[in-house]
Amino acid sequence: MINLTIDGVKISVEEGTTILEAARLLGKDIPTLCHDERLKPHGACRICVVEVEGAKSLLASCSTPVQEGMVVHTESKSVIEARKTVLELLISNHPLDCLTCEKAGDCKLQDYCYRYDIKEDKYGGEKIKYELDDSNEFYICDQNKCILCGKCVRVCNELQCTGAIGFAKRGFYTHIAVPFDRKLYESDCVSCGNCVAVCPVGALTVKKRDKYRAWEVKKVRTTCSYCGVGCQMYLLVKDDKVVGVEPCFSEPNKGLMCVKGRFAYNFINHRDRLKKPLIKKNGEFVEVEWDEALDYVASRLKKIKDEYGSDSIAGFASARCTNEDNYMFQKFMRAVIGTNNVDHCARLCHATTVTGLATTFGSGAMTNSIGELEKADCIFIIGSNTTETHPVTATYIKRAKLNGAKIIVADPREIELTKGADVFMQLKPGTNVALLNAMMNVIIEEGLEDKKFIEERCENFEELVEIVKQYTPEKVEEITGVKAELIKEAARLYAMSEKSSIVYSMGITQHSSGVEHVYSVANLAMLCGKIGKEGCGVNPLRGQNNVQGACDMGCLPDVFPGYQKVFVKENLEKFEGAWGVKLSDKVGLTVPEVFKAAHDGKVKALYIMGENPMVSDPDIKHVEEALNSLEFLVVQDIFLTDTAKLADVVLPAASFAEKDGTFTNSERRVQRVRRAINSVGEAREDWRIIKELMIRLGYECSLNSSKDVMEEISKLTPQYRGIDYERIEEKGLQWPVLDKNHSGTPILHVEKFARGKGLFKPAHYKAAAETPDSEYPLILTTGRVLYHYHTMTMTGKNEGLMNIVGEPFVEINPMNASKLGIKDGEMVEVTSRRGSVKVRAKVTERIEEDVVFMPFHFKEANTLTNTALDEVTKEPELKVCTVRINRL
Ligand SMILES: Nc1nc2c(c(=O)[nH]1)N[C@H]1C(S)=C(S)[C@@H](COP(=O)(O)OP(=O)(O)OC[C@H]3O[C@@H](n4cnc5c(=O)[nH]c(N)nc54)[C@H](O)[C@@H]3O)O[C@H]1N2
Ligand SMILES: Nc1nc2c(c(=O)[nH]1)N[C@H]1C(S)=C(S)[C@@H](COP(=O)(O)OP(=O)(O)OC[C@H]3O[C@@H](n4cnc5c(=O)[nH]c(N)nc54)[C@H](O)[C@@H]3O)O[C@H]1N2
Ligand code: SF4
Ligand code: SF4
Ligand code: SF4
Ligand SMILES: [Mo]
Repeated sequence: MINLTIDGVKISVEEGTTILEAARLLGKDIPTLCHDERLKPHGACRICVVEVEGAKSLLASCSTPVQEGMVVHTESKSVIEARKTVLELLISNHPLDCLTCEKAGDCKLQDYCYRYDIKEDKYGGEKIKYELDDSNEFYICDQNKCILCGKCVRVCNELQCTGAIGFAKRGFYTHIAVPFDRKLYESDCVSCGNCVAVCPVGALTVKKRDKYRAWEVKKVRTTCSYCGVGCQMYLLVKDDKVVGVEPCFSEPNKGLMCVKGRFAYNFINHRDRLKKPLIKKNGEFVEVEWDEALDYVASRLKKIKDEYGSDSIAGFASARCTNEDNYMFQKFMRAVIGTNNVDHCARLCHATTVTGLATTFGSGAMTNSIGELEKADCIFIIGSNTTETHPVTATYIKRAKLNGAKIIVADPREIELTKGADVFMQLKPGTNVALLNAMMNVIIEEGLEDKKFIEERCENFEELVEIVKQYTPEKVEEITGVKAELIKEAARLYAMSEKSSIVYSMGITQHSSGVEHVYSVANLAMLCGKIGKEGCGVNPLRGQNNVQGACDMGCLPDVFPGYQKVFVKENLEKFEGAWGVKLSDKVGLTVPEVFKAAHDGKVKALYIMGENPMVSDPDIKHVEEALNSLEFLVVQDIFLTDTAKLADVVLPAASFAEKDGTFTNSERRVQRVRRAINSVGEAREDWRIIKELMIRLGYECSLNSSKDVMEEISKLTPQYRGIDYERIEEKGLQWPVLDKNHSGTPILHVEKFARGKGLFKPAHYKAAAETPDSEYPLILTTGRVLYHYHTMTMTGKNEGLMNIVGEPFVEINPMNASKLGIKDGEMVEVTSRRGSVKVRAKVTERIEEDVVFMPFHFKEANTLTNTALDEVTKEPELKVCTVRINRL
């Protein structure tokens, strides 16, 4: 510890602390402009200078470490003089437009000029007039107000790692620019807004949809409702309307966000929000009062239950909704309806992970934390387009790369992370098992496996050896199209790096043998002992904001909350005791099975809370037929979706901005969601709607707040035992949280695996359900783009995003395009065994030959996809089907 005195007050701080940090600990507000605690000190703006007794000159407090016995003055006369000079120089080249400047009231330059009494431009020097760049959809760059603190450039290069902007020219003419002084929209900028968030002045400001001044808005801390990263943010509220979003500087995002969370909030107060319950009468929706709608739903469900039995009813929960909503939903299905027919989109997503990792490790969740990726020495990204789908997680990977980590990518498409990757394996869709087996073959062949780890912590190694022996890199080159040399190189890098982490997502899970793809990932990690250690692990990036939570809450047909199997007697008794009813021990139906059963007339009623299968499920025609076969369909959503249009009753739900609760992010972190505005129209919180139905169906419910619901959750869910709202007020906790004093679990399987020993589950490569033939010669793989979220009920309402990606397209390799005579930008017809659609061709080198890609945000993709399922988990093969393409 170092002892020093600041403005007459003694303090001791750790060695290496800067004077600025020490002063802040004492509550001293030393002004800063270029400082950002996430970046290395820059010392450029000099406004943070302080006087240190005995020093020859004033010192920049942000970059000067404390020394024993130092005596510091933060506001001495000479300090104030120096700061005044800095400010005078800054404003000598500044427009002083505070009257109309968007930043007024929240501007450091304005604040400091006020604080130090700087009123006018003393120098009256030459001012350069820069043209405004408003070409970005979401923010404006006004160089005239730039003070060259450089924070935007450093954030974009060192934190966001996009490198879209830099300094141009020198001396007086220095300014921030995209390469060649082009406009922002022509640059690599991904509109994350992370530069805007740190600009201390009005040089970078958001394009506001509603006018507001900083002091007029209420800031409500909450969790982003798009992807599973779970970024912490503030909703800015004016007049009971969400008018903006700002990032929050805590875990997991530490002040970073992506374009969707940051700028696509206008769905919340959008005019199309459902505002009243709707009942379809004579084929037309009619607005009704809540009582009528709820009475009607309850009576129809009761009638169907009485007539056909509990298992004729099914429910889809929602990974978009809170834990509290989902807990209540499955409780409703199980305790009130009496069936385990409850499932949700995890089936289309990480069902193979939940089962695959539970089988091999004993727990089907991300083993390590997002932040640890930055500390890894080697990151193997397989089937995850991380920069587009988990953009903030990707920044940790890119920073690891800046720190020297090795990057391996396996994907049929070039993704952003393949740029500068050490090894890029462009494999054929569906061939992961072969590829991973070949990597293990090399590792064992070269003796690179972690023998001690295998010996002490794993079982069934012999079978693995036996099977992977058959997958030589040369043989696998033929299956995957990846050069044997690359496979060897990847294997060595992964096995020989100290901290190797695997990141995977839908490229692994969405296959008809998906669970085996997951086993193979787990096998590789165990083989090299890269589990239970910091910077290592098997990291399935969970997709939806609360898909981890919806699974944890038991919105799966075989488990109660906390993955407690419904057919195990003790579990059944536990929940029967807690809920006071008899429960079914029969495993319920999965999403695809529900559609089939509806088709076959076995499921008569379906309750969908926050899912849109008419766009998101494979073979939409089949989905539509199934939904039309139902006697009764209820959809509870925030918009009248394609699915809701088919419903008998539509119930308007409150959005995340209108409710209290929790989401559990991809790294198992349970975080708060807070009500920022009153419900739009007459929308109600999802769990309250469910509660009303429980009561109408004769089940007592005394839970009166989301907090009450969490209390019940924590009593019944071992992983959540130590969680309550007070504890996660500032910072979420990562489950398992064993009791009220336990601080959560950033890394799983540290001493031993959740199942005891890690189980090797070797698998043979199996071809996808459809393989190319002369009629359908191309493989179609589907996925996402940065700028849209799933079925676009939310992002589709954002003009900026629609201006960037406004229509469906198909990516096709130039070789295939020229064979078919297709030019970039032309409309083409894509046909599979299920249907045919017309979309625009995007001719691009990024995709390999004989493979085409379509985003599934638009309905076209799932008109084509195949309903083939992974046998074990019933996850559909959304990543491979075959198609042909014709010119129009
Ligand atoms: N912008 C945006 N972000 C999202 C979402 C969104 O809709 N939009 N959705 C969220 C959800 S729920 C999820 S599940 C995640 C999904 O996140 P990701 O899985 O990253 O997204 P995808 O685009 O489905 O597919 C990822 C990659 O898999 C590759 N791939 C296809 N087939 C194969 C294969 O056989 N092997 C390998 N190795 N790779 C293959 C594709 O080329 C693609 O680059 O994203 C989440 N984040
Ligand atoms: N071809 C193809 N298809 C795919 C995939 C793929 O890669 N390729 N990926 C699959 C994957 S991984 C996933 S996760 C699924 C996603 O599929 P879905 O879950 O069906 O997609 P979303 O658009 O997220 O649907 C969520 C719905 O919830 C509503 N909603 C939002 N907030 C709330 C709320 O607070 N309350 C209520 N009640 N409703 C709310 C939204 O308006 C929306 O209608 O798609 C799958 N489909
Ligand atoms: S950037 Fe700050 S000082 Fe400059 S005009 Fe805007 S509010 Fe005023
Ligand atoms: S918005 Fe993001 S990508 Fe674009 S310049 Fe700013 S930090 Fe860089
Ligand atoms: S990375 Fe995910 S959680 Fe973060 S802002 Fe973007 S969509 Fe939201
Ligand atoms: Mo997903």
